[in-house]
Amino acid sequence: MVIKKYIVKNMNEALTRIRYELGKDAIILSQRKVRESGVKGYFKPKLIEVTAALENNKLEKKNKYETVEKEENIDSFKASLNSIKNIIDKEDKKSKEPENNLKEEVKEIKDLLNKVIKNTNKEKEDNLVENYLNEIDVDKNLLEGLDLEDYDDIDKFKEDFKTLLSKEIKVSTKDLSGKIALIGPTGVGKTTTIAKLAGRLALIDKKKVGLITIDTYRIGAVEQLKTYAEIMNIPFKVVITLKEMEKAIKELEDCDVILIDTTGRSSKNTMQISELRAFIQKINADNISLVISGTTKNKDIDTILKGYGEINYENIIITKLDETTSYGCIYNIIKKSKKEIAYITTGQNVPEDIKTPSINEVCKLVLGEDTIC
Ligand SMILES: Nc1nc2c(ncn2[C@@H]2O[C@H](COP(=O)(O)OP(=O)(O)OP(=O)(O)O)[C@@H](O)[C@H]2O)c(=O)[nH]1
Ligand SMILES: [Mg+2]
Repeated sequence: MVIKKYIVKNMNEALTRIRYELGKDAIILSQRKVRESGVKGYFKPKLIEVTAALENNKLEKKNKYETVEKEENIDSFKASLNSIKNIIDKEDKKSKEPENNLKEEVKEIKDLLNKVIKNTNKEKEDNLVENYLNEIDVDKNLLEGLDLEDYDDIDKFKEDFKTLLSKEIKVSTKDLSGKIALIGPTGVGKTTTIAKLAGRLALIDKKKVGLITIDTYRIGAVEQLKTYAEIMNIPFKVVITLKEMEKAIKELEDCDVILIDTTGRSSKNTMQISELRAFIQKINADNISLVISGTTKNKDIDTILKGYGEINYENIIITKLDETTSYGCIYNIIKKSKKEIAYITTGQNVPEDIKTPSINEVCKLVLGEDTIC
């Protein structure tokens, strides 16, 4: 038997302590009012002395119960811990959700940024392509089948443009024979080109060449070609009327080639163009070449081609390429006119500065890979 005494303020306190220490099987043996020891005890309220007892076997049982209780407590504590853990996990998950959302948002922003960067690069490359085309003077609107937007690599564009050029540039391989007329705007080099051709045909190809000019409009124009004719010792006729044209051609019948120079006309002057057309029809030419300067502005090419479109010319002579550093106009002229190149001229020297270029030479010039010094 275990006997224990408790000094307490009231019975409630006694019962709580007894139950806690001895368990619910403890019995109260006695209770009495006592004073706290010492002088001070007389001035304080009385306390209760409670004596409680518990049998030994009950004590074992109590301990056993306590162990069971403890185990139960541990289990329930564990259960509580688990449920707390679950709650924490849930909360953690919940708290991670915004984190996930944030991650997704960050990824979206990254993707967007990448797109923007890519587009900026592409824009940069688009600009590179456009700058390049501007630099070489090629009209980007004429590029059939090449979408500038597709290119984010300038080298790839150059490669594809080269392929396109080699397909689109056409060079005339036609031999010069019969009646050849040159038409074109003022001052582009028609007369000089006629002199160059006459020189080559007569001096190099040893052909019988005759010259006719219907250039009566500009003072000194007749003299210019007459001088060349005298130097090269070839017949030269000046024609003013349609009737004279007929006569002149007849007189030069035995020539292998008759080169006919015309008055430079503004392509905007339809009256002059119509007059010229009448002469050309009378000639019944074997070949009519439109002469355009390589220094012509892109916009003016349209006006010239439109103006001279009335006359059925066969091919193009591009002059003064020595006076420019970019050769895109060759492409623009060929694309817009849909005609072949007969010659290019590259200086004032008669008869040297003229040639029929190869397609490859033209491509290189247009692409800016070659220059005319
Ligand atoms: N740099 C350079 N000058 C050229 C070339 N061809 C002609 N010229 C010059 O251009 C100027 C005009 O040449 P012309 O042959 O008189 O031109 P045109 O077309 O007959 O002129 P119009 O008869 O007035 O219509 C002259 O000073 C020529 O020497 C060329 O290929 N290069
Ligand atoms: Mg002339």
